[in-house]
Amino acid sequence: MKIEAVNGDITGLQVDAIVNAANQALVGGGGVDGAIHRAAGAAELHQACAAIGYCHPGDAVATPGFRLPAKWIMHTVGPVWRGGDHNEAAILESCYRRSIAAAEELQAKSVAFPAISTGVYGYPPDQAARIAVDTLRSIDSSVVERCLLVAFDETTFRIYISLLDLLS
Ligand code: AR6
Repeated sequence: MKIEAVNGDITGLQVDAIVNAANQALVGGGGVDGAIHRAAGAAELHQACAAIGYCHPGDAVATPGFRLPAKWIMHTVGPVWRGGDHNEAAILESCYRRSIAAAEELQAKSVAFPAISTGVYGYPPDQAARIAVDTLRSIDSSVVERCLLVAFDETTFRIYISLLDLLS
C-alpha cells in the first residue's frame, strides 16, 4: 500500500472509502464525525448507523457514503486517552487494521483516514501518528493500494510528513 499525507477536509476527497472517527453508539457528534454526517447527508447516515447500532472501540463498521464523493464510510471507534496505560495504543492500532479489513471486504482500493482519537478523545497527536504510520506500513493488502493520512491542522501534517520521510 502506498501511504500519503494530505492536509485538509476528508469529506471532499475522491477516494473509495473514508474513515470516520465515530463513537460507540454511532450517533454522530462533533469533529470529523459531524463534518462527515453533514456532507454525506445527516438523515441517511443516521439511519444507516442506527441500523448497525454499536461499534466496539478498535472495531470498524461500514456504511455507504451517500452524498460524499467516497462510496463508503468506515466508522471506527478510537480509544479515549486516559494516560496511555489503558490499552489505548492497541485499540488505536486495531482501528487502522479493522478499517483496512472492512475496506478489503468492499473492494475499496483507496482509503482516507483522519487522525483518529486526536481531537475530542485527547490522544497525543505525535504518538497517534506513529501508530497510524507503523500499522499501515505493516499491512500487506492485495486490495487496498492507496492510504491517505488526512491532517486537519498543520502540526499533524508535519508529523505525518516527517514520519513518512523517515520510514521511506
Ligand atoms: N477532515 C479531516 N479531519 C478532521 C475534520 C475534517 N473535516 N474535522 C476534524 N478533523 P475528532 P476523536 C480532525 O474530535 O478524537 C466525535 O464527537 C481533528 O482535527 O473528530 O476520535 C465523535 O462522535 C482531529 O485531528 O475525533 C466521538 O464522540 C481528528 O480529526 C469523538 O468525537 C479527530 O478528532 C471522537 O473523538
